[in-house]
Amino acid sequence: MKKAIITGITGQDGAYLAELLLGKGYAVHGTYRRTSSVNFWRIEELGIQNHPNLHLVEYDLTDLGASIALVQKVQPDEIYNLAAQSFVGVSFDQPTTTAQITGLGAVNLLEAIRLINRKIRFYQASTSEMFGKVQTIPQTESTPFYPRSPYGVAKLYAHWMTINYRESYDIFGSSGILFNHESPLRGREFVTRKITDAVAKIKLGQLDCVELGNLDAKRDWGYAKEYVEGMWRMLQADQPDTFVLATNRTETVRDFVRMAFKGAGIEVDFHGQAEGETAVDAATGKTVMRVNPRFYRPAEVELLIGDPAHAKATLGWAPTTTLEQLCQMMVEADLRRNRTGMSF
Ligand code: NDP
Ligand code: GDR
Repeated sequence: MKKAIITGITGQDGAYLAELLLGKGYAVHGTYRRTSSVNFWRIEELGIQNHPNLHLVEYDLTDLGASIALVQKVQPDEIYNLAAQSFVGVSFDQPTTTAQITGLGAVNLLEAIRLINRKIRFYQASTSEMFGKVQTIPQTESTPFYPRSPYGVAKLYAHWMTINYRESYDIFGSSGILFNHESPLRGREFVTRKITDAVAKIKLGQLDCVELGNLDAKRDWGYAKEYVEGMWRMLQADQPDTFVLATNRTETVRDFVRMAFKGAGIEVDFHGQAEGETAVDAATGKTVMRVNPRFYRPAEVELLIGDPAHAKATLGWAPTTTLEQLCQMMVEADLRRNRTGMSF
């Protein structure tokens, strides 16, 4: 039985990846942080929390000793490093913490591999945020980086350290440059889920209006469940490498707002511009979305669109879920949860 460590099993990707690996017969050691209240709603929603091959391990990525002890104890075949301070907005307020977790944290695991067993395969969760102020369209593995947030800079450090350990110590370290991927398990602080959760509440009469930031930002949004399959394929490949996972389609936040309301049967019209922009329910005339500059970022990533051709050619990976299907899935999940008051 293969053994894998997944750091960050309480997050969106950690939960889906655990489900995938358990289904493939792995023993999964999933790490979570000690917190004052438990945070297992995702693995509970997937119904895997009591799986006999799932082992939950308390662990903090910033602790080198804990990283060495974890790898020593589990002796895994594969490590998927998904843990991070992953919210771009917060990284402007907490740049040092973000650097310690999102940047240096990855090196703690790489060091553990270097010291304990260099045959362990390592996946690093890199991000399209490293492209930031994009230099070419679409972005590929060879597009130059220009991160625009402390999060993007920290991830770039971890990305290059993964490549450095690959080249210096012959460690099988692969890096997935994943574009935004969403699902019903997405955290509510991220814009897609913030929107689908609010749309559901508005539909159910539990909320009047949602406030958002920059509606012009364009993102390449895919379905998280398909992206974790790509992570696994990267560690089954013959050679360690860097891969872009993306859909090669980009839409604005405004488009996603329209799509989500439509998914709940509400047509909206947009009025005004910039800080004065609103969306109005065409049937009732009520304002259901307004822009609040509080959600603007000090520096913005305006446009992301990725080309996953390398992943397709090498790993046979290709996304199949459309943004419309993904959005509908999220709206329906949030309608269901908010009807029962069980929304996380
Ligand atoms: P989430 O924010 O949902 O999950 C992050 C996980 O990291 C949580 O389990 C969190 O634990 C854990 N974590 C945070 N800090 C620490 C720490 N100090 N020690 C141990 N664990 C910690 O992220 P996603 O699942 O969306 O993303 C997974 C990874 O992929 C992240 O690294 C993210 O940056 C990256 N990524 C995500 C993309 C996306 O669109 N989703 C795109 C590209 C990259 P807790 O629950 O306790 O907070
Ligand atoms: P992002 O995702 O920053 O791309 O990082 P997020 O959903 O937070 O923002 C996407 C875009 O929407 C704009 N936006 C808002 N964002 C949030 N969160 N809340 C709002 O109210 C709002 N209004 C407009 C943002 O300005 C931005 O342009 C995600 C994370 O998962 C990272 O960890 C990951 O690396 C990248 O995706 C790829």
